[in-house]
Amino acid sequence: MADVPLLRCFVDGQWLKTPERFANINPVNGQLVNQVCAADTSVVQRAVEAANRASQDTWKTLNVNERAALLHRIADGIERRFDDFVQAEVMDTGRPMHQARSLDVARGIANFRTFADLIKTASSEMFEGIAPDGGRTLNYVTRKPLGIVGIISPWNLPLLLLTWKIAPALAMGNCVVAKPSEETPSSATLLAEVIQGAGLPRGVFNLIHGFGPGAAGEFLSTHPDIAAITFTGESRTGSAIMKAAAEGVKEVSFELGGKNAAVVFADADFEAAISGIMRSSFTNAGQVCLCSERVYVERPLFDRFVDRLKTRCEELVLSYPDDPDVDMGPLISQQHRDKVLSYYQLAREEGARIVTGGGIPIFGDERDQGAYVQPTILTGLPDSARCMREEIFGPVCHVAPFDTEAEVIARVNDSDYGLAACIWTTELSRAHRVAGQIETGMVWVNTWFTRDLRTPFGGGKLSGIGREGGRYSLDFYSDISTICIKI
Ligand code: NAD
Ligand code: 6OD
Repeated sequence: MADVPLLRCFVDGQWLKTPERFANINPVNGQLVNQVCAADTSVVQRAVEAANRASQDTWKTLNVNERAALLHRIADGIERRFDDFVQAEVMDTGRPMHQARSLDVARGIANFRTFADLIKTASSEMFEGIAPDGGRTLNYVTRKPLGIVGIISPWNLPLLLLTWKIAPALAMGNCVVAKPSEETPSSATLLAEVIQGAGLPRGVFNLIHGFGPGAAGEFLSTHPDIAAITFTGESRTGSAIMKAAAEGVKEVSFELGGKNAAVVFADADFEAAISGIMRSSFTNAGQVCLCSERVYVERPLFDRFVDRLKTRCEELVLSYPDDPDVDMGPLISQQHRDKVLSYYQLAREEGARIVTGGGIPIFGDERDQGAYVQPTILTGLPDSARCMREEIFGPVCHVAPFDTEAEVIARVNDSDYGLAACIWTTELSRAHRVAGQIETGMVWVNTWFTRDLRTPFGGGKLSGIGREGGRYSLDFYSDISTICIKI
């Protein structure tokens, strides 16, 4: 076996080797990146016990300034090891290095800084009420930590999505047991090193590696001492975790799949809309839950739009992560590529026209052992086709014409998912009117995937339960109680 690093679990302030190991593969060339120690039930138990002890101990007694300072120290620690984090994200996922720098690792830092600052300015409600004797009462709302929060995260934006939940959970005084995706264990392990170096009390943060069903993920989500589960991943997994969490009536927050639509009106700035759709359909090889897989273009623009999108799509550079010109890396794994390719095939069977792509690129080098797939544009499918209703999670969009505003709103909303949408128009009143009628958790107008971290993030229907972000995170990660004082 190749001599590769061994990634360990981090439990109760210590690095644990476990007997069960799994391989982490580089999707650029199929080579082994590292071996990973999987947590069995006994390791999960140790992590939860450590978190339990820590939560009874000093952690929840630290004041907000002290907690905020520790979160900033974690952010400082990521900054100091910025290049190591970039390398870790790139090795696990094959994504362009420039993306890892500007999006993934940058957001990891921003997540800690945002919640460090937010807890210092958080306020609570206060009402003056009337007592039974006609006197006055003072009613105010306080937040206490929930206890132990279980965090389960996916592979598509590993550091961004993990820190998006760790930061507010710690900020509100909780202890954490986190399980990153088995596909992307590296940046999470580095993060545990940084958190250890930042001086958090032992047991406050624990990292366990492993798979989901019948493994670390399931052991965590069924553990009776976990107060809340926050999960990002597939809708089906969310449903399984919800069933598991129901037994202990745990709080849940779920950010799940999407089948997001983009709408381009004829009055849109044409080139801006083209660039916007290129970004919203192909960023991270389409492996962002917010990606637009359904694009609706107003009929007078349709043919020109499809032609131009085809040209731009064919200009995308599929390459090594460190190629400065790279636009798109591989998918996360060959298994995921098989899934995406099966949808390309299904699209053909459902009667789609493949405008471009639809297969695997041939490089003639080691990348042919990787998980690259061609970016693909489809047209001609009815809204009822499976390819129009199911999340594919690859670099693919279907473009369809529409005639009226009311029609396109109905078509956008005709989905089992409700995560995000984007609209391209230069008409101000239309932007407000349409955005207000779209049934998704987020709507972008003339932009995509840019968000003030104080605003809520999440979706409805199969796309999730609850919202996180800003005060919504503070609410989820705390036990809220009302105190009523007769004065
Ligand atoms: P996934 O559901 O397969 O896995 C996510 C995590 O859940 C992994 O850590 C996995 O080990 C764990 N897991 C799997 N089964 C489990 C079980 N039964 N019990 C406990 N844990 C379990 O998702 P993925 O393939 O890693 O990620 C891609 C999916 O995530 C896509 O559907 C995408 O849309 C979604 N996603 C959604 C958002 C959002 O914010 N809405 C963000 C990113 C990704
Ligand atoms: O920006 C965020 O906070 C967030 N949760 C993004 C999710 C992207 C999905 O892949």
